Amino acid sequence: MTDPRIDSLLHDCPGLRLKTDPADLEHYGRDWTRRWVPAPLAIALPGTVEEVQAILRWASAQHVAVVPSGGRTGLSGGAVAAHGELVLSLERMNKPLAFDAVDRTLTVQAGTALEAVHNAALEHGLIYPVDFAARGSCSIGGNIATNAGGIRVIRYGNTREWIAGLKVVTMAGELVELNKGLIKNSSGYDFRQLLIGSEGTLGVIVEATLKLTDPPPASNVMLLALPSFEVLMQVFAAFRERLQLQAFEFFTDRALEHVLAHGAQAPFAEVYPYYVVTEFAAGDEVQEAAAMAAFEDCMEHGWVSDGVVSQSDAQAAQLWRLREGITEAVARYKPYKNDVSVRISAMPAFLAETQALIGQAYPQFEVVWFGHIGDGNLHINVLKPDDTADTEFLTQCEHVTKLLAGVLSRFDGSISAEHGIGLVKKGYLDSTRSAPEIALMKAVKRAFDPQALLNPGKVFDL
Ligand code: 2HG
Ligand code: ZN
Repeated sequence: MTDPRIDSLLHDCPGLRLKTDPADLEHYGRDWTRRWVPAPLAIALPGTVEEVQAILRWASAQHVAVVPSGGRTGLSGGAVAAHGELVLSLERMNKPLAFDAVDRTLTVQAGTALEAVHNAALEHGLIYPVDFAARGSCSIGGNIATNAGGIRVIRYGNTREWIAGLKVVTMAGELVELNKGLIKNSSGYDFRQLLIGSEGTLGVIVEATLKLTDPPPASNVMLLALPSFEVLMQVFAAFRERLQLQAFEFFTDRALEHVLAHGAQAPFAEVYPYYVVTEFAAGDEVQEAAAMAAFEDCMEHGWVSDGVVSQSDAQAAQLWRLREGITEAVARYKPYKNDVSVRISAMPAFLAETQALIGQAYPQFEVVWFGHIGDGNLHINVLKPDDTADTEFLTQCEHVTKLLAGVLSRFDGSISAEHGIGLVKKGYLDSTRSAPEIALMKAVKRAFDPQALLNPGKVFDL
């Protein structure tokens, strides 16, 4: 028998596309975390802003919880529907709508994939510079809801920097236009920035006006092998001083081992403990010479043991695959993920302390370290040993996160750099945000969503 709420929803939103098959409920009820058992009421797939408004009006009247849903590539459980919520998927609202050459903006529907945004910008000779490995599957609405970071933050900043305007539907079903593409707007609270990174808890983003910029000059990708992590910051300084960096990413030998086992090509004959992938402007001889000078400086100091620079786009892609392929390569080990940040200057001390701490507490764990070292952002993936049960592993990993949270508090770092708090990290929010801050967040949540129906239980419990 169908749930009577489905009939009621269809009555209020005639013609709304709905999915209720068990396979669909499972598919749309989870994200990449795979920890929770999906159990949504149904999947609503609106095609217009008006339909989104009607759905939220209905949900408010019927007291039904709603989970906004994009590409569900998130790693923090932010798009999980495990308690009978209605999933509101923006999947069908997936088109670029308008380009403005003078404003240099692209307006897109929230369900547009990041890669489609990149392509649409390129058609006009410009770029949308936020980028990361999930570009083909994630949606711009989800990127905005989590203030996604990625591999170019060192050069272009986070998603937050690139949003000129948002259209958002509130839980009351009202459409609000935030900032309307303005560069300058000192007219009170900037709700656009508040919505960015709010993880679907304050409103449903239906449209975004994105800032675009000029494509970068020609660039080279270099892979460096490092003898220890203590020299990481010296290598970073040597390259940053001389070159305009587009990316500066790091990973360990264990990470590389997994990517190679997954089909990538070994970059060096020998194995080294740490690696850096960096991309930098290299359009002319001066820049090429600067890159060589940075490399030689590092070699002379013993900070770098080996290196290779891309000679073609194909080789650049191959080198990037060594870094971007890590998440996929370790997925079969059901990793427990931590995504933390500290100030760049604190990175070596933080890395040393956390490596020692986890190594002492759980010597049996294989830990894969990688991340956006140039932004002070580390990804710490703990792989599940085959002989450990899921529940035991989870308990141990929660303990690891507790230890990490303690260190982060002392370093004034963040328990989530770019993936969001979602369900996964809400128990640790207070390691990063003070009690008065969390109280203010809750007050803001109540102002936007008094019945606490929008993405309930994400970020914090009310
Ligand atoms: C990356 O930087 C992503 O590759 C995923 O943020 C990180 O899998 C992870 O932990
Ligand atoms: Zn990342």
